[in-house]
Amino acid sequence: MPALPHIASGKVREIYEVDTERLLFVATDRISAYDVILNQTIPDKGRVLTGLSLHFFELLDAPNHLLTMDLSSVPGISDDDRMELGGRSMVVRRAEVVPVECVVRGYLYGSSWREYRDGGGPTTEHLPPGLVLADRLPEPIFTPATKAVTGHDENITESETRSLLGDDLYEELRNRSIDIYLRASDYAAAKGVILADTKFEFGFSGGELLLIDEVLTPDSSRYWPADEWKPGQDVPSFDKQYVREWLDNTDWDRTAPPPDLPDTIIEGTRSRYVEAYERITGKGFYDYLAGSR
Ligand code: Q0Z
Repeated sequence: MPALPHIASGKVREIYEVDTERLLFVATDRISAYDVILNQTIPDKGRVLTGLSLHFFELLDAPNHLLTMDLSSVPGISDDDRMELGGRSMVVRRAEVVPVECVVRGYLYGSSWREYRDGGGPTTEHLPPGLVLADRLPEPIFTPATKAVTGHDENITESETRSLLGDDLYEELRNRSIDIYLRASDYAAAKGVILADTKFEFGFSGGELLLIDEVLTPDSSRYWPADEWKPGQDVPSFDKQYVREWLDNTDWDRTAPPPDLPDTIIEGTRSRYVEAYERITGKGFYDYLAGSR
């Protein structure tokens, strides 16, 4: 949308070039479910995710790519762009992306549960026997993945990751990722929220290893209401469960094109994203909006 060179599109995010050193990182209101982008957007979803990333960048105080949320420092942004992009965009330091998704899991769910149930895989090599779906792990595990050609992340073993990155970088990424997970999950627990797992990305800039991308958002993390967690059972996700349940009651076969969402479902999903922001940050979402435009 802005008159800047477009660098990359993700399913729900866009990256533009500001200059050689800086990128504009934009979270759209697009939503995916079962890996398909839905036809409707969720108003303010991008601002909720950006607000959560900003909250955790400030809270964690770990070296990261965020330069500013203030778009007046960006040449070529019109007043209309500022209305559209404000609150959903970060000006970030351009980094050399480390080609590994740094996943940390505190609970056994998703692809890791499927590997475990089916006899083990890259993410389960350090796990004891006898765990059940959604169990809390004895300690958080670092389970890196690579972006496969399919667009789906592919879990890789510790020794594959060490070969790819070298032992020093592997250990640095593992230590930093687990440290951030432990701090964020303690923080969330105090709000009655379980951070089941999360994914970080890192990059190098000026010889420094920085946390990049979005951090600790519902799109990069699995957040559960603590009172709905029961080992052995599926746990409803905070944000997307509502839209998934509506989709599950249609005859959609989970291949594109998906059915159109009714306005009531769009509104209900938006409320759940706003509620997730407020519950996790302890701040009002409308205060964030007011300060961002
Ligand atoms: C992140 C992605 C997409 C959103 C590249 N600070 C940075 N420096 C260099 N590259 C990146 C970042 Cl964040 C970077 N991605 C992932 C792709 C939309 C995020 F199309 N790709």
